[in-house]
Amino acid sequence: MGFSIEKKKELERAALKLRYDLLEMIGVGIAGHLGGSSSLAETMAVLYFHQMRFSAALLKDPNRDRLVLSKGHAALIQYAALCEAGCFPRSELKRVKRLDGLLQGHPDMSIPGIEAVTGSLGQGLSIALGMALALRLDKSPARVYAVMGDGEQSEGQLWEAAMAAANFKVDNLTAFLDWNKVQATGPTKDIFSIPNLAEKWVSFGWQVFTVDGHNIEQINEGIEKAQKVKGKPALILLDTIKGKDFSFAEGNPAYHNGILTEELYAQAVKELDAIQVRIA
Ligand SMILES: Cc1ncc(C[n+]2csc(CCOP(=O)(O)OP(=O)(O)O)c2C)c(N)n1
Repeated sequence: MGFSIEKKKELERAALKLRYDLLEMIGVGIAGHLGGSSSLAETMAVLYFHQMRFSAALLKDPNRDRLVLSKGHAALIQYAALCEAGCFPRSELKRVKRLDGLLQGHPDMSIPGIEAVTGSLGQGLSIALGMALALRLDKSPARVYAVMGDGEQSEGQLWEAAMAAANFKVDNLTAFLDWNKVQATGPTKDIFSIPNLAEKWVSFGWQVFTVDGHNIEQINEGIEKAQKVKGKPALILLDTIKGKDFSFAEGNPAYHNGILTEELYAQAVKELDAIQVRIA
């Protein structure tokens, strides 16, 4: 598909919009998963607004592309993308995690555009693999995307799914690994170190592409290369920063699921406003 300069700018603006939406959903005084959501903003923008065969009108189309957020705690970034795509009204963003709200803390299939219930880490790749196998049986052109975290890599079920996907030569599945190097309570390397992630996935039979996960062009290129891989699954290793574009949250586990004060909220808006001016 490639990119025009205009498209690149449009997707950068879309990623910024998703970050503004994160702030709107998290608000002040209530914990929200800012860090691991923000690290995915560019990837979600490229997927939902450029690469995926997806729109609010296609939610029940059997040939729609699917995205399974295996790191389900980052639901807010997927909600932001679904909202911008018109899957539900903006007013829902202000009601996140309320009992009477549509958008709960983790993805639920009652939400238009959500394809799988996730949140218990380690399960999403298996679900995505099942979808990819079923779509292959149906001879559907649809692709399945799964998004995992680096902390999540300690879950054994992921590696069973990795082996199975390679064994069954599944090439309509692309996984993303959000390599933001921090998990819930500290640096991933200190909590459960899994060195040589790219090499591990290669040794499990996957084609691996490593990209700067905040560079729209690189993400897009990675996806296009992954789409061309035949006879095996592909993984895009996203080199990212947890909490990207919120200076107080970047690389800081306190904002894995942190609370914003009035002051921090105002600072966050100011920081996004400065980016908006820069990329206008
Ligand atoms: C099976 C399971 N164990 C523990 C948790 C609690 N938990 C939620 S987020 C998280 C850390 C995830 O880290 P990572 O995958 O790196 O996510 P990111 O930093 O990208 O948000 C943990 C342990 C969970 N959701 N599921």
